[in-house]
Amino acid sequence: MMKALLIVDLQNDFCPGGALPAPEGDKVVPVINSIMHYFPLVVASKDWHPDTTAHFGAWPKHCVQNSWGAELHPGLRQDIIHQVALKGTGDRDEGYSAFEASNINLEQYLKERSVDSLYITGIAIEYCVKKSARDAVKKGFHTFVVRDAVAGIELHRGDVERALWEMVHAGVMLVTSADISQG
Ligand code: VGL
Repeated sequence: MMKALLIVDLQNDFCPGGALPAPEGDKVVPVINSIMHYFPLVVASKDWHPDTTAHFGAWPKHCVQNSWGAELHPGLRQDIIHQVALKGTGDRDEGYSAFEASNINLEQYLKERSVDSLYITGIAIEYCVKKSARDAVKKGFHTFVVRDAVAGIELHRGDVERALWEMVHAGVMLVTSADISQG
């Protein structure tokens, strides 16, 4: 059983002070830092949009390539991130799922390293976390979402609860950071 940690879009623009913030986005940073070392493999996805993209028709401009907003949160421990997966890089590319990364084939990357269990953390529960988790299930990974290590935007009340329910319904297991540190 080989497990990997996926940190989804823990970028400045998705944290308080950013362009499209999850109100508690920064709160998950210490939680993720505290579990990272339990994983032999850690991948971080980044939303990585061009300056103009159809995606900004639906959303405020965020995570533009090489901008401050696209940087990983400065509090996140970065020395044991093995691979960054860049997504949403095209001008018509939504890139909600980490499995849509354009710089690597994430499925292949994980399977080549014998990963069978993927633990997902990060932002935003309703969009990129959900899409990544559902793709992970479809691609055959045992898929876990670490409940206290994910944050939502909650554009409409109930969005986060609904997204969690949809993930569980799709075969995702919810765990907590305590489950991981207690083995
Ligand atoms: C995201 C909305 C728009 C996310 C990205 O990272 O979940 N949400 N783009």
